[in-house]
This record gives sequence, C-alpha cells and structure tokens, in this order.
Amino acid sequence: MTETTQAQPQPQPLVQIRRESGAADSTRSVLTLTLNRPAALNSFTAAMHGELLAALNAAANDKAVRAVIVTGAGRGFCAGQDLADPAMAGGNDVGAVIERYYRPLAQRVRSMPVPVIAAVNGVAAGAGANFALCCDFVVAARSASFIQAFSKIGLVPDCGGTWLLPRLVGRARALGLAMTGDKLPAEEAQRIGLIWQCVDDAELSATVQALAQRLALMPSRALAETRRAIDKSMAMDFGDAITLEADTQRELARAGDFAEGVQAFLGKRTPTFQDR
Ligand code: T3D
Repeated sequence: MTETTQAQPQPQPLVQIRRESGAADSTRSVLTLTLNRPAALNSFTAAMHGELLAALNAAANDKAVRAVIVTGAGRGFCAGQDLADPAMAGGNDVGAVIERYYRPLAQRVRSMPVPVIAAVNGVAAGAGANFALCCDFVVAARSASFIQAFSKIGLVPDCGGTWLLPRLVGRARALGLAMTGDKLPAEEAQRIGLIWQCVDDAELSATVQALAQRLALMPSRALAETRRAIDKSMAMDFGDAITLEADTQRELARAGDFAEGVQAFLGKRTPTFQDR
C-alpha cells in the first residue's frame, strides 16, 4: 500500500522580504520589508516584532543592501500594538513590553547603516505611526493617515513618539496630535512637516522605489553619519554641533568615498561609492 502525504500549507511570513538589484548597479540592492497581517491592519504581535527585527538586523549586516523600504500589506500600514495578542500583554509591566519590543525596533531603525524609507500605504496608528516616523523618509499615499492613538487607551506616545513628534512638528502640534489622537491625513502630514512626501496612491510604489534606488547609489556611510549628526545636534549647542561636524568629516575623509566623490567630480564621471 502506498502512503500519500498531503502537502501542508506553509505559514505565511509575518514580514515578507523582497530584494531588488539596482538598475544602475546590480551589486547594490534595495530590500522591501512588508508587514503582513492585513486582517488586523498589520498590528504588531510579538512574532511579527521578532521577524521584523531579524530582517532589519540581517539587512544591516548585508553589505550589498543599500536602502530598505518598509510597508504594509493590504489597506493599512500598521495599527500599532496588536491589542489582542496575549504574548504582548504586559500585565503589570507594560514598560517591559516597550523595553523588549519597541526599544530594539526603534533604535535599530535609527541606527541602520543605510537609509530606511517608510512607504505608508494606509492608516498608521499608535506605535505603527511612530515606527514610520523613526524612518529616514516617510512617503505616504494620499489615502493614508497618521493617528497617535495612545491617548484613547490611556497611554502616552511610544516607539520614540515623544522624542520624534516635537522635533518634527514643534511642541504645539506634537501635543495636539498626541492629546487628541485625531486622524491626520497624509496631505496634512506633509504640509506640517511630519513626513517627507504625500503622493497619489497609484504612485506610491514607483515613487518609493525610485527614491530607494537613488539612495542606494549614494555614499551609504555618509548618509548614516548625516542622520547621526543631525539627531545628536538636537541636544547640543551650536559650537558642539560644529565640533561633531569636524570629527565626522575627519573620519569620513579618511574613508574611500570622499576621495572617490572628489575624483569623480573632477573627472566628470559618475562616482561608485563603496563605504558602508
Ligand atoms: O503593551 C502595550 O500595549 C504598550 C504598547 C503600545 C503601543 C501601541 O501601539 S498602543 C496603540 C494601539 N493601537 C490602537 O489603539 C489602534 C487601534 N485601531 C484603531 O483605532 C482602528 O483600527 C484604526 C483607526 C487604526 C483603523 O480603523 P478602521 O475602521 O479602518 O479599521 P477597523 O475595523 O478598526 O480594523 C480592522 C481590523 O483590524 C479589525 O478586526 P476585525 O473586526 O475586522 O476582525 C480590528 O479589530 C483590527 N485591528 C485594528 N487595529 C488593531 C486591530 N487588532 C488588534 N490590535 C490593533 N491595534
């Protein structure tokens, strides 16, 4: 008697990973990470946090990756914490949830060696909104929106929100958004400087790909140092910021990309940057 084995359906990854080689330089790739729990608007479960952090860590360690895009499957970007996931229930210590899940995620994004772009395809709420704001660029579809949903459930903005919001839009708007928890349409988010760009829904994917491919050809190390210097300058006086600029330029000028950039300019050719 022959035994037939039925193929078991494979579980869908909670974070889909797609890699695209650069059109201009096939050795440099753009990685797209798609949050994949569309039925719950891609809200964060413990398992999804795990896959996302692992994917970001892998991208950080892969020298061929020169830009990362994060986006959401279905009609939402990310509705923040999955409020029904028992694995995320903090019990008496919700602070431990922040330390275990959101700090590693937020700090990973803010220290990536390459630019990270959030392609916000739909609603971004709670920690989902602030995860997007952690990214270097936020490009949102016109139908997308941003909601600091925390006050509605008796919490303060997290995933870096209390730090990011006033720096992006000033104290008055930061407090207004955080206290009311009102929905902010993407167009308005661009107008007040919360995000980089709002585009028509049909143009989101192409716009973000073009931006990522362009960044992938740029000097990755200098871009990462630009983020670091700008973030650090927020807590410095003017003189200390110039000291940091001098120290950073000194380091960058010793690396290869500076020489390559200058030689390419003088030789009227396109530079090929290597440092990362
Ligand atoms: O440990 C800790 O809790 C601390 C950490 C906190 C971090 C945080 O992120 S706190 C903030 C958590 N997020 C929210 O409070 C947002 C909750 N969601 C909403 O307010 C609404 O869903 C939206 C305004 C984002 C979208 O509204 P709408 O009308 O477009 O969609 P919907 O019908 O509400 O949601 C669609 C489905 O997704 C629905 O499921 P169903 O009924 O079709 O089976 C809904 O329950 C589910 N969903 C949406 N957000 C969450 C969620 N399920 C679990 N957790 C969610 N956050």
